Amino acid sequence: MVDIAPGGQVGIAQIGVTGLAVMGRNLARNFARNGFTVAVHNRSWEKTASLVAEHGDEGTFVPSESVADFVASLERPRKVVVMVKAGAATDAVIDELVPFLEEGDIVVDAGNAHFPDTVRRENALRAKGLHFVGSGVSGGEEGALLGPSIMPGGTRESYESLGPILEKIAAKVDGVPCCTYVGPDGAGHFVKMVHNGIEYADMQLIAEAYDLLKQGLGASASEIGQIFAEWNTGDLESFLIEITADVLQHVDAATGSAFVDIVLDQAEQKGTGRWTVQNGLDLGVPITGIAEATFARALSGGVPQREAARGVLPAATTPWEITDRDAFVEDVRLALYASKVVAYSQGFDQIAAASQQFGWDIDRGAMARIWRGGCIIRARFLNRITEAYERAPQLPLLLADEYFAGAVGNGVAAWRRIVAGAALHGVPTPAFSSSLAYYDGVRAERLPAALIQAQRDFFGAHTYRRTDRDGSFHTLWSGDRTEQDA
Ligand code: NBP
Repeated sequence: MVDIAPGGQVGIAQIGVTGLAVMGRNLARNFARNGFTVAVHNRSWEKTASLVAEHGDEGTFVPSESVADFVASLERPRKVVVMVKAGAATDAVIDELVPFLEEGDIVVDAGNAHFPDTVRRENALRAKGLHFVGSGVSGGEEGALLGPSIMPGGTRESYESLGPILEKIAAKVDGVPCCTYVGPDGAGHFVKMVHNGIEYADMQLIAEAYDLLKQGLGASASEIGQIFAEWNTGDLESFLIEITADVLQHVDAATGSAFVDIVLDQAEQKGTGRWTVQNGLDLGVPITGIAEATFARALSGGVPQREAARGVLPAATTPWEITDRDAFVEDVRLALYASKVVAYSQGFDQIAAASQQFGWDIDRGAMARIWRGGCIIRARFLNRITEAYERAPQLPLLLADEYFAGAVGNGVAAWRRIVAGAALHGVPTPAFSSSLAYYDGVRAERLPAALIQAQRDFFGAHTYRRTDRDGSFHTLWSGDRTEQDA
């Protein structure tokens, strides 16, 4: 037990953090290191005490054992950051806090809440005269300490006093904080959810590129790591490419094998990918890159199905004979970049659709800007996304922006070679392939959806519209096949 006594000071802390597990602890340290006096509290006292004992010299902490003392130690309007396990724990903490709060105080949920929960909580607290800010925080424990990307929702009014504090502790890129007001009620957590969905797609695409290089070239993990390190000096430069290069070159101390080769090939998830896909279905937005990435993790974990298929389902492939190694590597790079642009374009479509549906008025260019640093999907090309939305704030399709249309267009032939080669040689590339199919679908002059409408009218009288005149129509399929106005 560490010998730190709760303070009992009143009205001196500028911000409070309750929930001092890895994320809350690091966030509290970040506030303190940036000069803020930080009230700290945790359900169990030990975490509070150890934070102050181990890091008390980093700034000014005001520890409290009780919620009442914690709230009392804050200056008004009080700003309380809740950083506990998402779900029931968040509700429990809010219920404990509210009786001690007063009109105008701000409760920030910085955990990974599902945005409908945030909408519900914001409604409930607004009715009590309190501000509730659902805020996405990305960057894991290191980001929380050194500067995360922060996506706060809630009222604009709350951002006036909260924003400057959050912007101070956020990551900075070119001096610009990776934090901005996102939009009302659930907008912040929604954007964080889509961020995580894009992260799933990005990781899956990188994994497919690795597999293509491994199976196509027979390259070792270390060799592929060097290719990724090289890619990280160009358009693909990003945190995920950088850590991929690092991971692939890491050697397992116990066996001397490449680390990646001794890791079980079953990917897990905590649920934000699933939420993103479920919401994509609700909104009717084709986020195929994120969906394929989420399903690919599920497939990898489907052990009975994989065991049933292994050695039973014929491959009917021939060896992939690659004569020009450098050309193949460049094809994979171009295919990865193009697929990545599709995944981001789809994610931004999802944000636009939700923004319209819920009246959030989210600035998509600003979202790309605050993802440039601090978060897992930070990448050089996010600048390009911001520029695209600056050129055209209502851009209907990021992929069709002049820069991205050109950049992806340059790589289309390579992309086709890679997807076709993967299919011929039995390398599973669900995200590469579905992204190319989306690209061809969205650019098509005419889609076979016409036939689907005709079928729907045939069996269900669902009606159809015509290319040559306005209105809805139904054909009497089981009668004389005349057409009626519907
Ligand atoms: P955890 O998600 O592991 O939560 C542990 C914290 O919740 C402890 O402080 C614990 O208090 C508290 N808590 C629980 Br559990 N039930 C409680 C209750 N009924 N009342 C009060 N407190 C309760 O912590 P974390 O990994 O630091 O993550 C915090 C949040 O940040 C989560 O929402 C997470 O999804 C999100 N997030 C995490 C990461 C990451 O990299 N870990 C990244 C981004 C976002 P105790 O000490 O008394 O048990």
